[in-house]
Amino acid sequence: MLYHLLYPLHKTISAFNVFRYITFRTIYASLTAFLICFILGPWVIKKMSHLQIGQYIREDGPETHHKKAGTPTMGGTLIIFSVIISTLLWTNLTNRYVWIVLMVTAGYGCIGFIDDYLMQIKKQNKGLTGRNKFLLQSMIAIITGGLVYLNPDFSTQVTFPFFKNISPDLKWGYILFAAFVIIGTSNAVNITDGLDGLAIGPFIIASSAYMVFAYVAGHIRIANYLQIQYVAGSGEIAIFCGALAGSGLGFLWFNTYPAQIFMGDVGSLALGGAIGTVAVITKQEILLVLVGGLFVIETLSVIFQVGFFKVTNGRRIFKMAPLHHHFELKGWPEPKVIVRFWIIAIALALLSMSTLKLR
Ligand code: 57M
Repeated sequence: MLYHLLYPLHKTISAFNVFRYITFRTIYASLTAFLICFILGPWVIKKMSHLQIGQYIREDGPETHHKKAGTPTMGGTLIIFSVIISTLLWTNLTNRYVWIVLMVTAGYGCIGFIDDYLMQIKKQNKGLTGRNKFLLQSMIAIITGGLVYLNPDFSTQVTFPFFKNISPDLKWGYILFAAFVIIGTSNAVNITDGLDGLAIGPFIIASSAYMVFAYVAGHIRIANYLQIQYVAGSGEIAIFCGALAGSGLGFLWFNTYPAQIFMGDVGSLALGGAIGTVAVITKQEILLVLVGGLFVIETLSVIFQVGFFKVTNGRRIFKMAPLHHHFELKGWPEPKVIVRFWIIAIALALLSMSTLKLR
């Protein structure tokens, strides 16, 4: 909005010329989202406590989690609010990709809100059934895949990191591929969000990496130089990624160990859906395996655990899945698990950045 209000005035007030620059608006979108979370955080924590929206802890979890019972949750409402406000303030609102990512963020946030509401407020232990959750996620993801597919400028080719000349064109099949990326990422972040700051830390790292990818993909000269796909208009998504990272930092202030609030499914599903959609729009879908490598590792640990459990009639690979619980049960203190997982996330994100040159 500020872009539309202030940039046109740059002829009279030359300082307003700065609003044309995506870098400037990305920085301030990040700071705006951070400040909204930082300032409203205490009020949200108090509100959730007052409404008795406290975390229900399953019996079969690690012993160390039982002291967490009653921790305010659904802090994802604050994350989503700060991301949407900051994005509306700082982006070019005529950009269709901005509205697509906002639609997914809000839509997946609603799915998570319903799940949290049923679980935490209605005390229905399971929340939304896995099937209903998947159906709602699929609806939004397929609509999103369709919207990018119908954009004439959007390529349905899939690019592979390190292998420049492998880029199969999926044509209409891209809609299902995009949906798979969005749904998969949303559920991966959801599974990872099981320790204080464990999901939001790597999420900040991933959204910072995609801030760079969105900027270079939207800059025709840089995209050509780096030999990555040029996506006209994706530069504005860098501003959205800035808001994601800033909001994540603001939430981490309260979610760091010992957490004063959890994000809830309203946060984890929304954030995962948002970053998955950004990966689709910036044409860095496969790279998400690296950028969001920690989310992939956590999800694979569950897939292998459940698969092995079924095949061997009850034997386990890990002490407990997802992987963070395995290290907890090995005796690692929670902060040690969290920071070491962050270190792995940073290393994977740096490796993903190197693919911009290594092709
Ligand atoms: C999302 N939710 C946390 C919090 C957060 C198939 C299986 C892997 C599914 C998985 C599952 O239930 N995943 C759901 C993970 C939960 O966090 C809430 O959920 C929101 C995110 N969706 O915002 O509101 C618990 O995580 C802890 N937590 C923190 N700090 C945070 O900042 O300490 C969360 C955020 C919270 C709190 O204790 O209650 C979760 O873990 O449920 N299931 C599991 O992960 C379970 N693993 C399991 O069943 N393993 C089996 C299977 C794979 C065969 C096995 O290994 O044998 C574990 N989770 C729980 N109890 N709660 C273990 C059992």
